[in-house]
Amino acid sequence: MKFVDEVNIRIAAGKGGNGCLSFRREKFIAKGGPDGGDGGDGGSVYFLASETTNTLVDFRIAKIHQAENGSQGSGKNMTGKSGSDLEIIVPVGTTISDLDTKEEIGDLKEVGERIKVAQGGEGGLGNTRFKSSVNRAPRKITKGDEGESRNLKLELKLIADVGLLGMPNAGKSSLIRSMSSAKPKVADYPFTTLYPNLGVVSVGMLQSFVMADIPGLIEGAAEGSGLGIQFLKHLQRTKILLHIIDIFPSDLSMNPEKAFQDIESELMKFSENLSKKTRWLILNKIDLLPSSDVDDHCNRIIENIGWKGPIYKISAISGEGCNELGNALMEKIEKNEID
Ligand SMILES: Nc1nc2c(ncn2[C@@H]2O[C@H](COP(=O)(O)OP(=O)(O)OP(=O)(O)O)[C@@H](O)[C@H]2O)c(=O)[nH]1
Ligand SMILES: [Mg+2]
Repeated sequence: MKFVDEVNIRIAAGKGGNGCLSFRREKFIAKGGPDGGDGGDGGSVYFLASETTNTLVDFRIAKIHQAENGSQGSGKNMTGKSGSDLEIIVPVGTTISDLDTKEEIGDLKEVGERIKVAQGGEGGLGNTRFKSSVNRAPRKITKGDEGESRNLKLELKLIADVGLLGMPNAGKSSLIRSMSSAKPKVADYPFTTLYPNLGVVSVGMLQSFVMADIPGLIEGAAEGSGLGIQFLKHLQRTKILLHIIDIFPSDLSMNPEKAFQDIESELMKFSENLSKKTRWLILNKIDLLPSSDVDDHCNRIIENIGWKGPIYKISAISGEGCNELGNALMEKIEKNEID
C-alpha cells in the first residue's frame, strides 16, 4: 500500500584539506625551518529528526547533499579551516539505509535524534610535521583524505492527519487531487479508488499535513458490501475525519441525507472509537447549483441530518472553499486541540 514515502539520495562528506609545504621566510633569518600547517578536516554528514517537516518531498528535487571540504593548511603553521558539517533535516520516523550494501543505518524515531552517516576526510599533514634531526627542511606533506560518500534510501511511513470518509462518487479523490500533489484516479463510477492514497497538503510555504483518501463505503459495508470496511483501519490514527457528502447526487436513488446516515452507521459498526473522532461535514459539489441556491440547499441537508459540528461547503472541482478548509485543518492540527 502506498503509505510509504521513499526517496534515493547521494550524500558526500567533505574532503580533508591538503597539508601545506612552506618554509619560514623572514628578514635576517636565512633558511627558516618548515612552517607548513595541516589541512582542515572535511565536514561530516548527519541526519537530524525534526518535527518541522513531515514529508520527504523536498528530497525529490535536491538529490545530492555535500558537506564542506576542509581548507588547505598554510604557512606560519596555520591549520586550514575545517569544513562545516552538513545536517540534513528529516521527519521523525524516517529510516535510512545504504542502497548499495542494503545495510540499515538508522531509524530516527524521536525529535532531536541525530546520526552520522558519512565521516569527513581528515586533513593532510603540513611539512612541519616531518621535521626531524636528520631532515630539517622536509619537502614532504600529505594530502587530505577523501570524505565518505554513500547512496542512501530514505523511507518514511506516513501517518495521515486527516481521513476522508464518504460514499463512492462523493468526491474524496477529487478533493485530495485538488488539495495536494497526489493524483489518484477520479471517475464518475463507484469504487474508482481501490486502495488508500495519501496526499500531502501544503498550507503556505512551511506547513503541511497528510490526508488519506480511502475507497468509498456503502450501506452494508460492515457485512462486506462493496469493498467492505477493511480500509477504515487506516483512519484510526488520523486526527480528524472529513465526511464528504455529494449535495446533488446524480444517482436518483441516493440523497445526501441517506448517504450521510449510511456512512455514519457503517462507521459505528466498524468501531465506536473511530466514530467518536472529531468529524467535520464537507458538503461537496456546490458548483452544481446556482450560487444563490447553495445556502438554502445545504441548510436543508444540515437540518435534516441534525448536524451540529463544523461545516465546509466546497467544490473539489473548482477549488472553491478548499483553501479555507486547508487553513482550518492546519490550524486545528497545529493547535493539537483534538479529542
Ligand atoms: N461537479 C462536480 N463534480 C465533482 C466534484 N467533485 C467530484 N466530482 C465528480 O464526481 C465523480 C466522483 O469523484 P471521485 O473523486 O472519483 O469520487 P470518490 O469519492 O473518490 O469515489 P470512489 O473512489 O469511487 O469512492 C467524478 O466524476 C468527479 O469528477 C465537484 O466538486 N463538482
Ligand atoms: Mg476515489
